[in-house]
Amino acid sequence: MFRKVMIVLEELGLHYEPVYLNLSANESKEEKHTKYNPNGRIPTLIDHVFAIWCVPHSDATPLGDASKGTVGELNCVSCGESGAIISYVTEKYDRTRKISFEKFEDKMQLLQWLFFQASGQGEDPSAIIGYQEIIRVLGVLESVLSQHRWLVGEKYSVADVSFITWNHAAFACLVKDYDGFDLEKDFPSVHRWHNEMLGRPAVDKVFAMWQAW
Ligand SMILES: N[C@@H](CCC(=O)N[C@@H](CS)C(=O)NCC(=O)O)C(=O)O
Repeated sequence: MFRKVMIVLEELGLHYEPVYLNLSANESKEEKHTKYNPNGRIPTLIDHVFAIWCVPHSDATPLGDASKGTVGELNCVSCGESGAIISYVTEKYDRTRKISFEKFEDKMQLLQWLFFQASGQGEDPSAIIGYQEIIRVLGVLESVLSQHRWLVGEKYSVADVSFITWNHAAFACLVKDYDGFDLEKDFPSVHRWHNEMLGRPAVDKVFAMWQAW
C-alpha cells in the first residue's frame, strides 16, 4: 500500500521522507499517527500544507513552499487512503500530466479504476481474500488490457500504478502455489502489463528500497 504512493512520488520526482511504522507493534494505532489518520492504517501522506483525512489542527502554520512541490514538516492537515492520496498528489503536483489526465472523461475513468482497485482487491494484501475473487478481478483487468496497453487514455498513469503492489503480493504469495494458476497463460495481457510496469525505474527503485527495509 505504501509502495504505490512512493511510486507516484518517484514518478513525479517529488522529494519525500518515508516514515516507517511497525504495524505488528500497532504503531499505526498510536496517537502520533491517528492524529493525522484516524483510520489508524497506512499509508498516510503529510504534506506541509494539507492532508486528506481533513483533520484540522488549530495551530496550523504552513511550512515550506507548495509551489516547489516539496514535502516538509507536519503541520496543519493530513491525508490517508491510498486512492485519495494518489489523487491529491497528482492533482496538486502532476502539472504536466505525466501520469494523470486533464480531460474530464479520463479523470473519471481514472477514479473508476482507483475505486475498483480499492474495493475489488480489498485492503491489506495479507487479508483473506477468496481465490475466486482474485481471479474475477484479474479477469476484468484482462478484458480491458487485451484491448488497450494501459487502463486509461492509452498511457501509463496512476490508474495502472494503483494495482502494482497488490498484484505483486498476490502473484508472489497469494495465488502462486494455487493449483492450476498460470498468470502468463490465463491472463497474458495482465502479465505483459504488470511486467512492463515492474521495468520502470521508479517502480524498480521503490521495490529495491522496500526489500532493503
Ligand atoms: N483502503 C486503505 C487500506 C489501507 C490498509 O489496509 N493498510 C494496511 C497496510 S497495507 C494497514 O495499515 N494495516 C494495519 C492495520 O490494519 O492495522 C488504503 O487503500 O489506503
